[in-house]
Amino acid sequence: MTIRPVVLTIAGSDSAGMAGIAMDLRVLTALGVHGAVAITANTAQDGSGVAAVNPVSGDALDSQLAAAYRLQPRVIKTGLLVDAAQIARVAAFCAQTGLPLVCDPVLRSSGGAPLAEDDCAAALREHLLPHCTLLTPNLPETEALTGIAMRGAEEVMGAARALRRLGAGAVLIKGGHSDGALSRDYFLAEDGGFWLHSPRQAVANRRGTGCALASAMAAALALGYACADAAVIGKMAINQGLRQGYACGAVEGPVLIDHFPDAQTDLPALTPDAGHDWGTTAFPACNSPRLGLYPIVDSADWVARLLPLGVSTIQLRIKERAGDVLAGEIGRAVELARRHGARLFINDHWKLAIACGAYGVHLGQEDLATADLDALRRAGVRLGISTHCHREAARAHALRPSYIACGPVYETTAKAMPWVPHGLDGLAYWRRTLRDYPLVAIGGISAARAAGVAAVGVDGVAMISGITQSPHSEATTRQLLELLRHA
Ligand code: 3NM
Repeated sequence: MTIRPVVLTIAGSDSAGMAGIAMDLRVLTALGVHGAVAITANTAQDGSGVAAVNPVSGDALDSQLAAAYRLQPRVIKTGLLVDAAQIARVAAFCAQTGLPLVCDPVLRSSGGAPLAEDDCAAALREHLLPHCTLLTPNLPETEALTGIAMRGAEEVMGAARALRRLGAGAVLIKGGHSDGALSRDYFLAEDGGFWLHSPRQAVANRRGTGCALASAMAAALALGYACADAAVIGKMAINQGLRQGYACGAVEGPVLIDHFPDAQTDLPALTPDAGHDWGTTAFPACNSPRLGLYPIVDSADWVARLLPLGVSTIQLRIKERAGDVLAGEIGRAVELARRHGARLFINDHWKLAIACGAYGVHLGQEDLATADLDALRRAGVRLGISTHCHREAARAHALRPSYIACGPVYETTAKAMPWVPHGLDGLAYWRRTLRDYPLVAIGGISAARAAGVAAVGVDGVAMISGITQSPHSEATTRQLLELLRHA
């Protein structure tokens, strides 16, 4: 029996079937959740304009909310709320249920026609924002809610801060109404913000984008993703939707999202700052994308033990040494790797890696903020990046690294991990999604599990304890090399 989580969408009906409830239900279904519904208004639209907005009565809204709530929704998503009275009612329902709320503050149709009463911006600010887990205004809605003119990145970031001060837990300000080769959205939550960049798609059929984005993010939250990951998944869903949009007769048609986003072409670049240019960020490729068995060891002695066995990719991960001892270990490992023609990646210590002429550097996400990435590029050093979730994958994608590591595949004891292991299905998802990158699997991979991991089609299989804790490390390594050669 399959059980799907439920999202309750509170929005208008669009008789053209392109936006509102119709779009919400399509997107929720595509992402693997069930949509329960409360309709706020029956709008009459033929795809070229809004003919009428017929709000439902307060009682009709309340009875739908009460009935839908019995399906035990995990997340509420709001779209069109036509007047201050409806907004107050929905806010009271949110307060009562305490459920996470994704609020798309709809004021106009995507064609520009007014849908909500003029007092709605003030009512949203006063009543609904304090209940928002995630608020998703576009640029005109951001101006209406904050009074700040959206001239550039500074104003967007200032408005996001202002919206959080008004009570929204997180804010995603959508850049679709701006221009430029990249469409840039800004996400801000309690623990910081980031920009998401994707090539702007000049496509003809884009109705329902706002509803689709908020629904995709609500679905992601209901599936258990963190808010920042939901923002990335939402952007991926919209990119997929724009790519697949279709026309309806003679009028502009809707975006089409028909599966959980899993295409690299839809993955945005995530950056801490507003600027981004993919053309300048790429790191050199590895001499072969097939990295194979990838032992991670903590001394040059281990490098000396494993390279003669035929290991061609290895990482030196030294956490507790410094100064001359550390430099000596790295220098010796680099020399050993050079002699054996192996790819040696130095974990963390990027300055010493450059100084010693190492083949590559491996960085975790926290280290990306402090390492001098330009210096690494100038030195021609390859870069591998750890990722565990959508936010981190989008950050890595912005930097076009030489490979991406994806973990933990299984529970690991070698590193403190807040992440739920991906399992082979999760790893297969990332194999599809990061299609053009050499992908390295890591975390809890034993000799017995290596064949299953390799069968997913990853390019490298990284292991610490599976090799270094084996009672017969050399024999285990030979066996793994043989296994992966035939994988
Ligand atoms: N990084 P073992 S898991 C260093 O998921 C490391 O990013 C991980 O050790 C990640 O093979 C991990 O013993 C530990 O499980 C890998």
